[in-house]
Amino acid sequence: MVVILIISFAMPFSLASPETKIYVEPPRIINPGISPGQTITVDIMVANVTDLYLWQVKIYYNATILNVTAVELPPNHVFADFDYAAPDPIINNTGGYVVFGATIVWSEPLFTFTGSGVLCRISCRVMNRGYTPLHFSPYSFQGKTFLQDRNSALIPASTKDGFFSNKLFGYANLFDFSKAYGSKPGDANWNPSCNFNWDDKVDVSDLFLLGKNYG
Ligand SMILES: [Ca+2]
Repeated sequence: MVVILIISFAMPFSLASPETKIYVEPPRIINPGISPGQTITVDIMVANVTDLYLWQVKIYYNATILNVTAVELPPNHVFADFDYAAPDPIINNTGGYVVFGATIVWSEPLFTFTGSGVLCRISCRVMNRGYTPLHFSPYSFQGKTFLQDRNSALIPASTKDGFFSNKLFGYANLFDFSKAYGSKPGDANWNPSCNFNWDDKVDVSDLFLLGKNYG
């Protein structure tokens, strides 16, 4: 009786598995000290994935701000302990996107990746001053950003875009900023160019960045 009670209580409280996520590390690079001509590097990460057999990402960026110069699998990438294959990346600095992926090579028995880790590393040459998201294409096979399991099924996951800014702010920005302060998308005074940290509001954290980057 006691055993049955414990089981019936325990069942509803079993923890949901944590969400599978593809994201950029660091999530934001906001630094006016980074001049045109310098190189930045970001890692594309996956968290909490189960039975990963193949992955691909397509990432858009503003090519007047950043040009991708290299995409590579760093030594500790998620498939480093497996037989894997990776085609050459597609880098398009005219259209402003990069496509890259890798797959485990089929074997019997098949071992796949479960856990969290780095998918790939992207290096970019800074072309100008300004800002750009590092924006994932829609998460689906058609959208070209996806995680696939051994049965060729799409692994449910979400994506979180990265962001780069080396923008310097001047007096005109300060005027715009004061008008947009306190706004969120949909408000009459919403101004995305004052949303320096690329979240969903213009607030004190943007003011902090404005102060830091004023010049
Ligand atoms: Ca903001």
